[in-house]
Amino acid sequence: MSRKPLIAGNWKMNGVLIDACNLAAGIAAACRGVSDRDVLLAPPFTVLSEVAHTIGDAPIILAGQNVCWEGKGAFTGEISPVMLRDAGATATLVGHSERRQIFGETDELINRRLKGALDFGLLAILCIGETLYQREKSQTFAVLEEQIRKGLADIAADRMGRVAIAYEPVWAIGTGKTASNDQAQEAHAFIRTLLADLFEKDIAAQTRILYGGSVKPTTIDELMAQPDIDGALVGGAALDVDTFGRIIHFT
Ligand code: G2H
Repeated sequence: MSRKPLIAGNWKMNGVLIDACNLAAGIAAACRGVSDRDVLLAPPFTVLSEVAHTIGDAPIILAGQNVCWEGKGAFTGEISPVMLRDAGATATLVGHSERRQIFGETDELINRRLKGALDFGLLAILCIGETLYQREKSQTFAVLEEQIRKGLADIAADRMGRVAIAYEPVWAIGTGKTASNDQAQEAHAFIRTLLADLFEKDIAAQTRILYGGSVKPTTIDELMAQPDIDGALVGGAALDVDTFGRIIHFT
């Protein structure tokens, strides 16, 4: 089954309004006429509406970087799926390693966020990945399995069409170290096999699995040539129009 590639830019906590609009305008221009791949941007919440306005009808999916499971209520500091939609987003990240490592988000909490995103009609990108310590202790597959099983707990198979997975080894995030093509492919193939066990073969075959962690113009082409790599979740290299434009136009 062919999967449409997805190139996602995660701006993290970068960009005040003027920077965000300039970047969004440049990326919108770089996406003109692009239809054989999806492009997604996850700007900070504060600039989502203006970014939505800036990109207009460019073929770009807008996403939140995180989401609460409730539509509204007493959840200080959170953003609801309804608010994301209201601001122009149709997707969200959940479980990014910075949420796990810095803010202590657990698989159970991430699962609630994922369910909330799906309940309110968003596309969700579930981020998973092992630390350097876990890799060196040969725990990579056990960690990925636990994150997938718990993160996707109680998600019905018919909702998996709106779920993508991002494999981001923590040791490769923002460090300049990219997993080798073989390391990345091995992890992606493992994740796909696990999805086939948890759901069914067709669902595993249709689910997009993105690679993230210091993706650059010099690494994207070979990563995308791997059979189980369906896209990239890009951080630092998504903050420059030319650099991200080159990644979008991988060959
Ligand atoms: C991983 C990635 C984007 P970077 O966090 O999510 O960031 O490309 O800077 O490693």
